[in-house]
Amino acid sequence: MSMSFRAVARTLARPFARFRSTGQRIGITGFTLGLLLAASHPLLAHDFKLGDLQIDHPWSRETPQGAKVAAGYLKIVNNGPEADRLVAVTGEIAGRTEIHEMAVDDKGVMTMRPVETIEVPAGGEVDLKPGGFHIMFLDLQSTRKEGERFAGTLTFEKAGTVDVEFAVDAMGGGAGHGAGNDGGHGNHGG
Ligand SMILES: [Cu+2]
Repeated sequence: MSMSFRAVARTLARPFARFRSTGQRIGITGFTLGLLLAASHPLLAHDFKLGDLQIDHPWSRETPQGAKVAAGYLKIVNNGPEADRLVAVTGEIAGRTEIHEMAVDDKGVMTMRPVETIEVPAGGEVDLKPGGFHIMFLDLQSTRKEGERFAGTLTFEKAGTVDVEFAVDAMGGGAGHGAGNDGGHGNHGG
């Protein structure tokens, strides 16, 4: 581990070889590593386990000041022999939460509707992602900036409840609806 870390450091330092002093090199290498770690931090996978279920990388898009809704995404992997169902979600930023499905209707218009539960098949997985199933945080009490996290829970019919953390990712980027970017959620009040 430390060997490969040093190898990485050497590789990173190489472009700066024109700096003669060791002190300069060390400083620059440290600085570069710092940048590397800072840049990779939001991408670090975080996952949570509950029995046979694995929850991968819960995240939410950063919302503008005053936003009332935010979307949440994650992946659920079921390593068990029985199907389970996601039945409820909470997030500390939200007064209430719904599970939504986004789909293209027969007129080619993106719509979304609340669903009661999402099935996670035995030995299978479900991806909550922009453009598909997602968690809708409603009546936002506070907003979070990129790089911050907020606590939440997921409740499954059989496996019970697990505490998770949603990582807040950049505003914009990706398909689907962040609050306010496309106005997609303002008009499906509920
Ligand atoms: Cu929605």
